[in-house]
Amino acid sequence: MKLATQDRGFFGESFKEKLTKVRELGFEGLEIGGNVLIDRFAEIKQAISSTGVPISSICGGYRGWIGAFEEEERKKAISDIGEIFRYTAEIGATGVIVPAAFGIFSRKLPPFSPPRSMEDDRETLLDSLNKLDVLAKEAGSTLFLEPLNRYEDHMINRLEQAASLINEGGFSHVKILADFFHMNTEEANISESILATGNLIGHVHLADSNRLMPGQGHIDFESSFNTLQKIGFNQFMSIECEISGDPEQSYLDSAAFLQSFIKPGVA
Ligand code: LER
Ligand code: MN
Repeated sequence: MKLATQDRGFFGESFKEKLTKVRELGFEGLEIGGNVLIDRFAEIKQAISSTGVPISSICGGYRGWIGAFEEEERKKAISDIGEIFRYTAEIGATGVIVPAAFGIFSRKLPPFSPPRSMEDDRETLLDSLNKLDVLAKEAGSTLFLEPLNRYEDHMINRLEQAASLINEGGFSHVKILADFFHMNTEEANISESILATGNLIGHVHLADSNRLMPGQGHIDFESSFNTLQKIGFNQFMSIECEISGDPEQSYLDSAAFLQSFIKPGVA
């Protein structure tokens, strides 16, 4: 398992500075937005080659959502993500992280009833994923489908819901992103959910129960990391956190905390 992190202002301005800082802090990769990847592609490519530190993965940075209610917004998402796949593959990053939607509706907040039925949500998502599976395959990339908590999305909240869509569609280039912050709210037992869907998990997001750095909340990372190693998960896990206190010290402490649960020589 390899530790990565999303980009932070204190890593520096240039990508050479950012990637160098990521390594100094104990991480093996940097996760960035798709728009940044495209806008600063030449610089990023050069920085990867001069530092030897990879871009692990791409998160966001496209228009619309694959589960948008408006057809135009959904088309924009498919077209943008399709373009991002090509850049992602060219720099050797693992794939593009995509939730069904973020913040368009919550069944737990007023007005409580979404403007589309559950059946139509599913059909819409299967259609988007079907198109993106083809584009990911053509580009040599992967879509990481991310369940979000009930307040951020009403369509995919748990790993098994993502797995069910992938299995129904028979998608070869769609995997699951397991985000600890969301799993802490939605999964009955994080380790059991990882075991049940582990063959489809392609990427992990790391944050503690309060979305601070791992070690600053109450998630039991040790047992879940043991499970991930047991199923042979050997991909990137990236920090997606708010920071409290000194950013650099928080990163160093969290890297040491997480590394203490990664057994040397295992996945
Ligand atoms: C949003 O809460 C989140 O976890 C992001 O990774 C969305 O892609
Ligand atoms: Mn996430």
